[in-house]
Amino acid sequence: MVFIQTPPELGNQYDDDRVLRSYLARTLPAEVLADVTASLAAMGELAGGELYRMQLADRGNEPVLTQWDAWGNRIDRIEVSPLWREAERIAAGQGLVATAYERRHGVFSRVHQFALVYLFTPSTDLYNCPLAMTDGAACALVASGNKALIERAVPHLTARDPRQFWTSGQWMTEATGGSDVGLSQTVARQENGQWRLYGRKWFTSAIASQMALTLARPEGNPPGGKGLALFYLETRNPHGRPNHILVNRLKDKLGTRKVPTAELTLDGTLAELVYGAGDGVKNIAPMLNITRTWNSVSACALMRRGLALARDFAARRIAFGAPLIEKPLHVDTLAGLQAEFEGALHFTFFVVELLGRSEAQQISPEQADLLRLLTPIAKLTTGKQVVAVLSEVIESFGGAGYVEDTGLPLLLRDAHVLPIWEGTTNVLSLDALRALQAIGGLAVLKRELGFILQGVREPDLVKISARVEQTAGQAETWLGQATQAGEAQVEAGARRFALTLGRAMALALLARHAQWALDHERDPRTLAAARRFAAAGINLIADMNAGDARLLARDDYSRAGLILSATKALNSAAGSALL
Ligand code: MFK
Repeated sequence: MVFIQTPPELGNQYDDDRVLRSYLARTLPAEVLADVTASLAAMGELAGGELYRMQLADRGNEPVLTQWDAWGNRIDRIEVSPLWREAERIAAGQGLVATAYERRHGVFSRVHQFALVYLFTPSTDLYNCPLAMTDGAACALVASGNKALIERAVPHLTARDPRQFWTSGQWMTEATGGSDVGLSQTVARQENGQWRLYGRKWFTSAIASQMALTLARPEGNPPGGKGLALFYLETRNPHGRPNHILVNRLKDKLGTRKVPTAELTLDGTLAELVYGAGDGVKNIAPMLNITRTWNSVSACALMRRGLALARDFAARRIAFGAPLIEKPLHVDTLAGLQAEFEGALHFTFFVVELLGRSEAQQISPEQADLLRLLTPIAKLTTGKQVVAVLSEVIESFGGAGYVEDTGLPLLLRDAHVLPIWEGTTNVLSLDALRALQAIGGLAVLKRELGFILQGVREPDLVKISARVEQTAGQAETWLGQATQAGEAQVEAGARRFALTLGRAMALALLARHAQWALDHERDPRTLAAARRFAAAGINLIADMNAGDARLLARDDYSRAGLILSATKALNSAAGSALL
């Protein structure tokens, strides 16, 4: 008796994606939608067809570092896998970075670009990583106003010709840590009128890039992020030799194994200042905000891929006498995941819309504040969702989901980087608090929620709207009370506060789209998603107790003095009993 399961299949990933198509139909003017549809359908075909087949065939390949040639020369050559070479060619040709800078569709150019990215990403084993940094570098260079560097690099970063196309690295993390970047130890010295960098970069992704933006401390500068400066460098000299960069080794990571991530020594690397000799963290922030948005889009993309596979499999797999898709419990499980994905997509693309407005200089000051606040919140919210959703997706395949050559475990491992790189959940929660302080509190967000929800009429959506607004009010109250109680209270609650805002925002956007889909498509599915998303909960600050957190998370109960005081209390009670 043989036991054979039918593997899941993918169709055109644009045609099959009701959520993306419905979102674009609401958001894009008809003429823009008509203009971009062919490119999205072509990318959907590629992602569900040729590229997906190539991805499955490429599963066992990883980048290879060759440090020495046969004649003893240090060469540090990195060969990426065939899938990645093809992905680079497609990315350039289809304008995955260029679309944002050509700005053919004004404020909607970012929506078009990120819809392409979303379709492309899941079939490329995170080739979106070098692309995100490339986009971020182009953005940071343009923001710097450094004419020479803009002329030198931006045409390559935004090229459509694969022979001209460059990718960029973003070298920030040092052995001192990835979050507290101000501790960076790389030094910049001026030698014969040229800047040279000396130091060790500990976690540098997509090291095969032609250029990088990095941080280093010009000699004599003060400590901290302000004393760092932002530098531009090219990884090889005009003869193709490394620019005084040694690749010490590639990292052995849980996931993202196609991404060549390296430890580097910069040993006199020639570099140029991008903008001023200080304020490096501030000057690299435009890059971070772009890569964080790519991160959110990638989270949506991986959730969508997992669900596409899980749903197709559920229609094929027969157990207990019927396909899984006819089993109420399996359907219920998938529905919860689908609702999370839909909330994530609407939230992420709302941020993308704001980014597009900002770059087209058609953004109000309030919308600019929202963009600053929501970029980290979308990143941290979707980063948590993608890991939870893909964990369930793996389980929905039973044992097959746990077997490497199905290609499924890769999804979860790759997803797990999304809450980590570009700022962990906690670091971004604190960033959101800083953004909130800079924009003067939650008033802008609350106004926007009111605006988003104003057209909602369907009775369940009206109830959902009230809940969203109530939650935003409670979040504001919590922030006020925690601020009164002191910095530690605010910091302890920052993650749950940020996730509450993120989930409230996602639910509001789901509700708005649900009303539109009922009105224009007679489609109740977004309404179902909104109800389901709401049922999973949006308020994470309701039962916040910092004292409990300290008791539960720390293992130094006695050192904290708690056992001591408890013992004293017991002793005095015993003492009084004795007397
Ligand atoms: C799929 C897509 C993903 C692509 C993957 C790429 C591969 C991975 C490549 C990597 O490099 S991963 C490493 C990424 N590293 C991080 O994301 C760093 C995480 N840590 C933080 O974000 C910290 O919060 C931070 C380093 C910013 C803290 O440093 P500081 O020196 O304490 O910064 P501070 O004082 O908060 O901010 C300095 C200035 O920058 C301030 O401006 P002012 O000087 O005018 O006051 C801030 O307002 C400004 N700033 C900071 N973050 C900003 C920002 N401005 C705008 N947007 C932001 N996000």
